[in-house]
Amino acid sequence: MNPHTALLVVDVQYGFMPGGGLPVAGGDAIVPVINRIAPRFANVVLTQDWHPADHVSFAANHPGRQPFDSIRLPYGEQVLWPTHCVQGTRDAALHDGLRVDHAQLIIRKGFRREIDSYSAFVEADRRTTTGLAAYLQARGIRRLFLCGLATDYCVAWSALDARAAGFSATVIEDACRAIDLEGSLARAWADMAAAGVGRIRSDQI
Ligand code: VGL
Ligand code: ZN
Repeated sequence: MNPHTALLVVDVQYGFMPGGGLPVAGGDAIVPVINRIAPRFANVVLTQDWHPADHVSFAANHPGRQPFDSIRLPYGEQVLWPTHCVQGTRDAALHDGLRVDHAQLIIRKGFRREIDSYSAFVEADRRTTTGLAAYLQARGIRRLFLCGLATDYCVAWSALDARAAGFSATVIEDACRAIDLEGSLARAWADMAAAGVGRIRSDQI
């Protein structure tokens, strides 16, 4: 177990499971895969999408708008999502089946009403930091493996920001599932490849 490597488990929450607020097809299928690989990592960090009910990313907070519409915010384009992962609700809870008791940190993100955050590192305004890069650096962690939901949003943005912050980053593809909104999955893999993000399957760990 490499002390300089961590597994980042992104948003494995009921909100992204079938039946959740923003369901991702097959989202529940990754739980056993993550449970298989997590014991191989000395360092595990979880993220948790954690929105106030009046969050700017919820279509319900924009009269006349529908989920999956896009709007312009001061920081750029924002997809409007169905209400999901509201702080303190079951939808925001981590999946009970996750066996990651040795995880050391849970980074909550998207908790500011006016800023969304797909990335575990930097919020959607591309300025506000979550503190994760400094935490990993302080702990001597240089290499990240990523898994979770959704491949094309929170996993991809986290992997890209990990690279931008100087970490090695590899996505475990069968331990992720995608939303795939208008080609977003193909675009995410292309952007990640261009940024030097690796891509492996869980049986290669
Ligand atoms: C996510 C959209 C909105 C994700 C979170 O976890 O990928 N996507 N909030
Ligand atoms: Zn969200």
